[in-house]
Amino acid sequence: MSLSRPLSLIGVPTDIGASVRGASMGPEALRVAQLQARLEAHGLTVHDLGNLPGPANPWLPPRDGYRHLDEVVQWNRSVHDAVFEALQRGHLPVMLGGDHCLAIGSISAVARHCREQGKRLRVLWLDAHADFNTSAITPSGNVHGMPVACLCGHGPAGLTTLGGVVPAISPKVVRQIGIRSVDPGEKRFVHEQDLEVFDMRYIDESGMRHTMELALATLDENTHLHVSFDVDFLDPDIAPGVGTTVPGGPTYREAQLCMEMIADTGRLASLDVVELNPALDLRNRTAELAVDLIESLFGKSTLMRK
Ligand code: B3U
Ligand code: MN
Ligand code: MN
Repeated sequence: MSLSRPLSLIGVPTDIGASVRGASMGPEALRVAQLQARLEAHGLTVHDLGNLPGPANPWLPPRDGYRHLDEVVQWNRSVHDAVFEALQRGHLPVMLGGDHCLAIGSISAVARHCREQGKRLRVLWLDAHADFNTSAITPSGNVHGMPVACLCGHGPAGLTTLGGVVPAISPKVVRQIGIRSVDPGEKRFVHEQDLEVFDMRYIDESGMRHTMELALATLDENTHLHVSFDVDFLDPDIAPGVGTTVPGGPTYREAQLCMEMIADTGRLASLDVVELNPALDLRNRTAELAVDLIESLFGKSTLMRK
């Protein structure tokens, strides 16, 4: 294992961006599944910074196209600050979610860090969903369906301005993988904004290997690679512990190859692990699978590769 940077685990115990409750218990389930010890066993230095504080979930219906917008903003402010601080210290931040709205805070901090350090950014979005809704087109008002749009500048000021510059990122830096559920208005917006999506049909036709070769093409030694891993990316047969399962996701082998090919680039510099919902899991199986895949992401492999 060549990664010299210490990892900072940052718990974000909230389900504020979802309507199904329970992702707030995700950080603890990942700890129970021994995330820290399993990574340390591969020679990594891992600091668990504990959980960020934030407002409780008032569990209210959406208002003006957003559910819990004020609370979502508060959570994301603290996520932004914690991630930015970890990056400044030279650490590799790993967000233990928590629902996917937290990626607005983490990626706006990563983008700010890249701007200040003159680095290129590539974001890999592993998900069943495109998360590209806005308040005008969302079917649910759930902000965990909106983070990519917010990061690209389409969202409320409280979320689009977190990192200081709007938009935080261009759609050009994003590669989405595993997508198989996109809402009608969202579909048009993805097309309009020219988001690069490797959906499940693409993976079926071309295979995970070719998909990842394209998604990881043109990285160089100056690229900061951020992976936003929504656990509902995985097929629900192997990962039942998520709030919004969508059938037909990557198998165990496909997911392993995806993680191993990311590890091989040596460019991984920040990570979100989101949407794990222990209330819906079976004997912590999905958390254990997530930890297994995160090990591969950080370079565990069966053999020494040439
Ligand atoms: N696209 C739907 C469903 C959804 C998005 N992300 C998750 N679910 N986890 C929505 O509500 O925006
Ligand atoms: Mn998501
Ligand atoms: Mn999802």
